[in-house]
Amino acid sequence: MEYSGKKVLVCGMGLSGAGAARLLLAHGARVTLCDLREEPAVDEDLLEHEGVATHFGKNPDDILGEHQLMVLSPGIPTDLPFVEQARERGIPVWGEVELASRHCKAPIMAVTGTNGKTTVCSLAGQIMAAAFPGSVMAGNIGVSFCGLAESVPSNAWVVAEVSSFQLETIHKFKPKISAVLNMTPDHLNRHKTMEAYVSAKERIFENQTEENICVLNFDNQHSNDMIAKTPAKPLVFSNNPLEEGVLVRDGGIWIKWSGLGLDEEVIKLADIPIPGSHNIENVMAAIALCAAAGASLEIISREIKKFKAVEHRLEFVKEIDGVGYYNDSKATNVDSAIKAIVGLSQPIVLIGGGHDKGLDFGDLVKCFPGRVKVFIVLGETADALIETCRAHNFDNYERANTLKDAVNLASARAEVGDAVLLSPACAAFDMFDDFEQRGRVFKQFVRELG
Ligand code: UMA
Ligand code: ADP
Repeated sequence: MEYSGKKVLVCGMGLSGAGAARLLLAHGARVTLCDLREEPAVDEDLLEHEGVATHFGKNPDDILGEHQLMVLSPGIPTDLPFVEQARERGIPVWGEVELASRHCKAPIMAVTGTNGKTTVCSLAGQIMAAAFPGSVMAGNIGVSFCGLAESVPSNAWVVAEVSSFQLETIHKFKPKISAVLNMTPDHLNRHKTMEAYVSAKERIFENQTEENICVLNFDNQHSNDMIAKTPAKPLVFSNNPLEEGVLVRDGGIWIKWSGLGLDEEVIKLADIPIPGSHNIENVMAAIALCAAAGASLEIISREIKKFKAVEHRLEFVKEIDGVGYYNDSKATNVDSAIKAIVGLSQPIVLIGGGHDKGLDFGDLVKCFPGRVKVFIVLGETADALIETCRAHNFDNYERANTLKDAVNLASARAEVGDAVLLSPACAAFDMFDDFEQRGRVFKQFVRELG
């Protein structure tokens, strides 16, 4: 689209909206910055930029007609009346990822899935930067894709983490390599049904063709179902001894793929520096993505060995009086919390609960026997968690009003050899700005204990 002289409505003034607005202004568009908040945090230079108008404190229902394009931030639900009205009026509604990809010369490696996106993108980003200098990470990992789309050279790659929210507003977005790591229930307050959530994720490959590659998890039912659906060449990873793919064999991870003429061990399981079986899956996904992009197996293996765990993901904080404290604040759904509980070998005093995303906690409580000795609940979902504990005859739960109380209670209940684990299975928005603030505050309270 040629933007010169066009009026574009940019909705949401967070990272995505600011990035999109700057890119559009650089191409001569006139931009209306819009946000539900009266005073969103927008940089002064953007507000004062020529061609910028603002519409703050309400939705833009009354000014839609003046605009030829709407760029919608991922946090704004796509079924709001003003978004539907825009579509009815024939105004294209793009997400920030769609806009960025149209301006990106570099090939795109796009990663989605319920859990492991940030870990896989960080790992793949590190490998790709070593193999193809100038490669960068963008997207849901916390970096506006629009902010860097035009500066990445065509011989480097953009490793893009994309969420289901971002995929809802793509049109022509076409990654050269895509991945759907796994799918378990999450974000059901927004997508309403698991089917709708899966459909949003599947859009990652809707514009791919047979020259492209789609990395899928053979062992996850929803991801496995996509093998038959993707128009791209599927490359699977699995803990099973498959004919082809990235797989675990003889204590190592192998890539066996005729597409690349490969049948080689990439790394020994013992050399993987991040703990837990879920991280073996994450490493396999990163190997598949980077090998498919042409990175050498030597570089892939070397970079995996150097990789450091990402903050707030089953992060060891400190040992106090023989008790290990772990921050897994990024576990914002049931499956990620289960992976942490199963991944630790010590008896666990678990701290959980938070913002309600409409998830069922049955599977969480079912994995407690033999692992979780005390469950300390807090936040918006405390009642639902207690009800689920009762329904599954797990009586060792206690309620805390604040995270500080929860940490103090956990330290009182934990004995030598135990682990205290913050793995909430819920988002943080009921008590904190985000999962990062929750994790930092947890670590601070733990340090104060010591
Ligand atoms: N807003 C409105 N109307 C609404 C809702 C929000 O005007 O109905 C405004 C808010 O007042 C705020 C702005 O929109 O000013 C925020 O927009 P946003 O929520 O889309 O947030 P961004 O700062 O643009 O960040 C987004 C992603 N956030 C979400 O999807 C909620 C970031 O992922 C991402 O890193 C960033 O784009 C860059 O790509 C965060 C996230 O929580 C980490 N993602 C979810 C997750 O991982 O579970 C999907
Ligand atoms: P995402 O970006 O998809 O949220 P992260 O890498 O940030 O993924 O990890 C989020 C949470 O999920 C963390 O608690 C982490 O320990 C857990 N996790 C990471 N990889 C996986 C996986 N493959 N399966 C299940 N849980 C995972």
